[in-house]
Amino acid sequence: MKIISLATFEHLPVRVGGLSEAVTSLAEALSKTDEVMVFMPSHGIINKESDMDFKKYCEFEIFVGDETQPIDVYETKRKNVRMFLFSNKILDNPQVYNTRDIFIKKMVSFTKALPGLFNILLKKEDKKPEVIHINDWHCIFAGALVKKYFKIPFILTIHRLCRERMSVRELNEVNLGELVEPKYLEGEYFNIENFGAHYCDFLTTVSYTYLNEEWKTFFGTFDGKTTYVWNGMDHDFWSTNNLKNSNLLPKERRKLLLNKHGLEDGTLFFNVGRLDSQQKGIDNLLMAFDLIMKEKVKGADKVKNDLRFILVGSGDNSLENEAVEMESCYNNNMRAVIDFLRRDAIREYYGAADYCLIPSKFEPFGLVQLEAMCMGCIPIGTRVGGINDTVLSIDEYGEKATGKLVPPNNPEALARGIVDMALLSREKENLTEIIRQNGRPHVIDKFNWDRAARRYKQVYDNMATIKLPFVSYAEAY
Ligand code: NHF
Repeated sequence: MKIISLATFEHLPVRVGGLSEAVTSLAEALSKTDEVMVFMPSHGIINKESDMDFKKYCEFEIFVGDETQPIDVYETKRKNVRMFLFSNKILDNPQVYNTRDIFIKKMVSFTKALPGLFNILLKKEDKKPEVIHINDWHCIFAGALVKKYFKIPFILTIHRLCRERMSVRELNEVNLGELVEPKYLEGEYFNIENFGAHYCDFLTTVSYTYLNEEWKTFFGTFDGKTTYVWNGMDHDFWSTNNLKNSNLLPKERRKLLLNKHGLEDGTLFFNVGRLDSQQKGIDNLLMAFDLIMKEKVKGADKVKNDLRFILVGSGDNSLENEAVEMESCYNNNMRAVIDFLRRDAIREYYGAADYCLIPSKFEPFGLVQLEAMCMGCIPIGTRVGGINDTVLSIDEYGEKATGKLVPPNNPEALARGIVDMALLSREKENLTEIIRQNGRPHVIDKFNWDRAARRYKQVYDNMATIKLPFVSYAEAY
């Protein structure tokens, strides 16, 4: 049994995006066989009323530039995982990432506080984690200091490349200049992920396709110590057994849901998540829907009257407005639910919809397509990142398929994909049913957290001395 430590800016109950679920589930899975410690800024949760029990573990001081800052560390246990939350005026800010200035201050305090806690763990419990696993760029400096002062391996996982930079002046001001070496510099700037990837012992990302998409721009430089580990999925939660109307047929649930939204029954396409154009491609989705309704795609005339589209999410104001305008334009076919719904409410939509639309322009891993497959809702997604790794497309897999993949950043292709699947539902009901049922076992078998934890442990154990065998996408299946 090892002592594994993970540092992150998101872990439940703090959640901004998929990073939180990924780190929380990984920590839980690792804790079945090993001792697991998670380190995170408090983001104010220790001051909130919750069912979590926080005990003060220690206090000490850190130095940031000319300033001395007090640090209080609180400990709590979530399932079998020991969580350590760092608290002071800066680290308690409930805004996890905003604004940049406040965020950088938080990151610097966390960077200094983590080695401080390692010192105390050694003194108080005679314990030193055997590995520090850093998740995303926010914790890279903290991981680097821990590696430097405690001589333990530093694993870096990139959940999404952010390409954030700091100037050498900014680093010197907070006395982190010790990390600056010319090879990490881009002019007077310091690319944090580039530094982390050089400095770490092993670099991973969350899908094979994302690794390849960013090979030339980033990962290829670190060949030999770089690989991918797929995330898993909480399939106990994402199960039709948990639905309010679990006894009904999907078609009956669909009718009820559409009725609730004032729509007649039809083939239901659903999209959930952040409304943004940069990553999630919601601009392309709205364009695709418009193309279909205007019959600008072959076959659209046959399916459009029967097509229902519900979009659930919030985000960019311009996209929110566009979606609402579209709803009034196509009032018999579309609803825009501009809201951030809880997971159990979203589950009801998956349990009623025929298809789930995932039009991302890039997606390191992505959870939506897996949630959909687990719930018997067929994903139609773009061929990028984790969507490409996890969805078996009807075009290549036929009766073994679990969904449909279309080229990214191409509203016409997305519109054609939607029309093709709407036609399939009408003309080949049996095949649609087979594809729908293929999803859940595929996800349970390939994308589970125990499997992810085993592969991370391989990474922790082999370290930089032994190259992890590169399992290709085809071999992995
Ligand atoms: O699923 C957790 C998540 C990914 O694609 C997602 C992303 C951020 O963009 O690994 O991290």
